[in-house]
Amino acid sequence: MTAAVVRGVAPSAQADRAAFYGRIDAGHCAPLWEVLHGVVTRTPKTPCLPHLWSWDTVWPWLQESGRLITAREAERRVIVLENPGLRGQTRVTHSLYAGLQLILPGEVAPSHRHSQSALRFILQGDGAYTTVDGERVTMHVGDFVITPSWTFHDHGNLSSEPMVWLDGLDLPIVELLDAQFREDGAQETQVPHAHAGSNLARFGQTLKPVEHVSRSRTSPLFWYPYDRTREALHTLARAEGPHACWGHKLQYTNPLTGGWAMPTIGTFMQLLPGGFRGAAYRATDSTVYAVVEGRGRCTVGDHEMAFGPRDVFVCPSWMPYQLEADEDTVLFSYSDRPVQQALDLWRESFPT
Ligand code: 1HN
Repeated sequence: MTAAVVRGVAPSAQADRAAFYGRIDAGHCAPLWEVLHGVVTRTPKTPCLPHLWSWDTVWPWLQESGRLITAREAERRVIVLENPGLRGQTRVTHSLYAGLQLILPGEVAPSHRHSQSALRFILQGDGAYTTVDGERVTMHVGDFVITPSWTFHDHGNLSSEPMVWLDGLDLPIVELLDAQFREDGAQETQVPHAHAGSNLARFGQTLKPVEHVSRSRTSPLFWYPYDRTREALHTLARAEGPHACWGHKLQYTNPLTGGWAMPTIGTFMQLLPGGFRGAAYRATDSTVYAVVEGRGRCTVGDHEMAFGPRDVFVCPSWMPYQLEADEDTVLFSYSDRPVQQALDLWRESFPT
């Protein structure tokens, strides 16, 4: 390691320091004072950049991937959304992963499980299914579906149209903690043991089976259909005015605890009424947005991202951003907020 040239320090002292750093470097040691202000910064320093992936650009690439490889061969046919500040790292923010998964009619994505938790947010198509530990749900645009850590999951498309969803995973968090495990399923496709709709009946009605005892921090409800979320947002919009920064915003919850639906990933859905011009906002959780309906803009500093349906964009930690909607707009989003809050790290502010 070379010593930084410090004004007011005699060249001989600097040479002594450099020699010292060299000697301790060979013993896998380093001087903190050379890096202290680079690692303990006044405000968050993130490699994550604001960026938008437009559906019009990515959809032809997804279709092309569908001609190049089958879902079975790929195991999961996914185009990873790599943050431009984090290329080669398979991540969309410093702590989270995002990808767009295509499953064509008749295809199967084989059963496996892993310690990473996953969310699916449906962008296009109708009627493909995912089976989670033997419970099968059929998915529609705007649905939010959870694959909890270490649950077997396979997907299939029995419909006649391609389906695309956004995958969100906590891969970088699990990697940071060196806690990765995976296993293939005994069969390629799980035989569903539960009746269709039973998960929603058990946990999605502000009720639960009397005998239910929770063994997991993840919500036992794993399918949050869009028709209900949409209805809730529009009812709220008729009942009250929007928040100055985020319009009408709801967070998905674990119905048993009222806490987050997933332990590592916070998930949200918000409605920006047509003509909404949001005030600036920032928080320490870098956030991934997916556009469900509507058009508008997200402005991060001098970086303006014009968005429309099925676009995905990222707002990095602590950079103030503003949301605007030209028509009624619905945005799904996810971030690492549950992790930050569990560790007393999360902050937000309303810059004027
Ligand atoms: C995974 O299991 C899925 O099950 C999707 O659909 C994306 C990205 C990394 C690791 C595992 C899936 C994934 C993944």
